[in-house]
Amino acid sequence: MPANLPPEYFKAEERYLRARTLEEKISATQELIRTAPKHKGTEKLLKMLKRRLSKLRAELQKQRARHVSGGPSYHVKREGAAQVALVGMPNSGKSTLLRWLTSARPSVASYPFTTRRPVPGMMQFEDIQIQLVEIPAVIEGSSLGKGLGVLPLSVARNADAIALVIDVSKDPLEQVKILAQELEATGIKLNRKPPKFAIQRRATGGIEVRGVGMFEDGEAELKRALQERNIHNALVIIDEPITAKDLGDALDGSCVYRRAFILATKCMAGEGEKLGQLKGEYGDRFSIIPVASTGGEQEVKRAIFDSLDIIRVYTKRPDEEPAKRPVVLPKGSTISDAAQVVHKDFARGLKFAKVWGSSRFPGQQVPRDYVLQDKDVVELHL
Ligand SMILES: Nc1nc2c(ncn2[C@@H]2O[C@H](COP(=O)(O)OP(=O)(O)OP(=O)(O)O)[C@@H](O)[C@H]2O)c(=O)[nH]1
Ligand SMILES: [Mg+2]
Repeated sequence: MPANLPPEYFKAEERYLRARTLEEKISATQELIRTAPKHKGTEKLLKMLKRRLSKLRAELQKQRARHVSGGPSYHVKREGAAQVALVGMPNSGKSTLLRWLTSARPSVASYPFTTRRPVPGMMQFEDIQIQLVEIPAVIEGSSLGKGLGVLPLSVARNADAIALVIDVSKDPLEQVKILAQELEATGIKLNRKPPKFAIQRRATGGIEVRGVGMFEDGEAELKRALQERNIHNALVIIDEPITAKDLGDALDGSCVYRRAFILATKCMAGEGEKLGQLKGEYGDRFSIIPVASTGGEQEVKRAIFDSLDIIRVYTKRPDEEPAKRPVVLPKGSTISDAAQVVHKDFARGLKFAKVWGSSRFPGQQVPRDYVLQDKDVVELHL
């Protein structure tokens, strides 16, 4: 046991031991983390406590999910090219934004929790529609059931992308921190890639690791994490740096990875400094779209579209006009992907394709793995 643990720590530990509900256990564990001194000698202890905390949270989430099943459904049917969840703290301007960009008419008011159920609206951007869904406000502790609880977060989980709606006139850095923390606590990771590793189970032979140098918490910790999950014999191949937490999240299968960006609301004159702070702290991780009620609707719509990393492709048959409505695909999609969306048989029987737009010259013949760009016209030849 590391030295110098203060009396508050022992009190919290007593509370933990006496706790009867998951909520009590979580709160006592948070207290333990807060009161434990932070130095080399307590590193292991803190790591253990944090691991315990995320387990307890996951358990609570499961318990809540069981409780809510059969209750009112928060599911919002996905429509249009993509579904974007507007997630923000109370009064951050989610409803105002939704009214501005779509024809939905949620109530706007200066008191918190005005919106109590998810509200969808369709945003027209050029020739496609993007669905925006206002999620009831999230506060610190939502993932533990505070405020309107975890249910709103479950809607965010199913969306294609998450827009963090941040009121720049208040404390923008704190808001991003809380929202990211609450989303992560329910297993929604923002702008992070799933860790790259593979586990091949074996009958015997213990645990063999390739690329152990990339496991940031050391080999002993890796083995412990596997054994904790009853994996005693396996070949583990690690391709890029990961931590014990990444590994645990992936093994437990409770995480989703979502594209996310920031809509910075109430960007009035005089808020330049705060917007600058936001960019300085989070500009590398999130694209930041400033929104002022004074105008610039088209720019905001374009920026939302750009943040989604999708492209529009217009397919056509030889001697026919291109389709009026585009096929929407993830950025990086190829001719084969486009053909697949038109028809499975098309993809199989495809001989070649011609492209107008991104190609070097109009109507250039391209191979199946040609990477398409937004607004390309593609002629598919069977
Ligand atoms: N000055 C200014 N006020 C805004 C802006 N956007 C929203 N507000 C005000 O902020 C308050 C809250 O706006 P809402 O759009 O209801 O916020 P919300 O995020 O939907 O709030 P909840 O549904 O309660 O979580 C209202 O008084 C709005 O008039 C803005 O761009 N500029
Ligand atoms: Mg609202």
